[in-house]
Amino acid sequence: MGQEKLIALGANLSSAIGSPAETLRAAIEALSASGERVLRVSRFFATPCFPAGAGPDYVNACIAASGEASAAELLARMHRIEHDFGREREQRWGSRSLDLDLLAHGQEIAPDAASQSQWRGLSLDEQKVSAPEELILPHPRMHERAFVLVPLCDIAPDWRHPLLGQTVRELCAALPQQARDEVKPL
Ligand code: PH2
Ligand code: MG
Ligand code: MG
Repeated sequence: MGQEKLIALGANLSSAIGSPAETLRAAIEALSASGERVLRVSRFFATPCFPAGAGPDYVNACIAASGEASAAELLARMHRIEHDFGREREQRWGSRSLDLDLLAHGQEIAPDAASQSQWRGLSLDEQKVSAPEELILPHPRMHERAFVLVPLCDIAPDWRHPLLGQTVRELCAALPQQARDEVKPL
């Protein structure tokens, strides 16, 4: 048994497969076919684009999976699936037909606690110009985004962030009510 993996899915453009929701469903099938055991799938949500006004609304969801693949191997598979579903290299935070983000791999911290907190601490302006090349676990922005935390509450409310010490449920409850209300089940 490998570690439980938490993966966020998002799309705000249609793909060759179809609508964002259809693409997300097909991506979950593809992850499963790649050897991951999909344990739980959240509801699908319509979410306003971040940053506001930068593009169409997204469909977002999260899954929990298990399998023998390391975090790096899983990430390579996720990139392959994004590519297969027509994702092109795009601007930071630009619209996309499929985005798969590895949020967490059990309680793994990568590359280390210091660079984790450095990435977490970037201002919005700094985030726009510097994006990590290496794998950062947990995902350095997961704890502040309603479009991640609300779906994650469906499938892993008790997962505890290894550096922040709070559960998904607690992190979600700490978001402004308005941000949570904007994440609407499809
Ligand atoms: N992903 C982004 C940028 N903005 N906004 C929403 N609502 N959902 C996303 O998944 C998302 C986003 C870059 O990955
Ligand atoms: Mg993303
Ligand atoms: Mg991504």
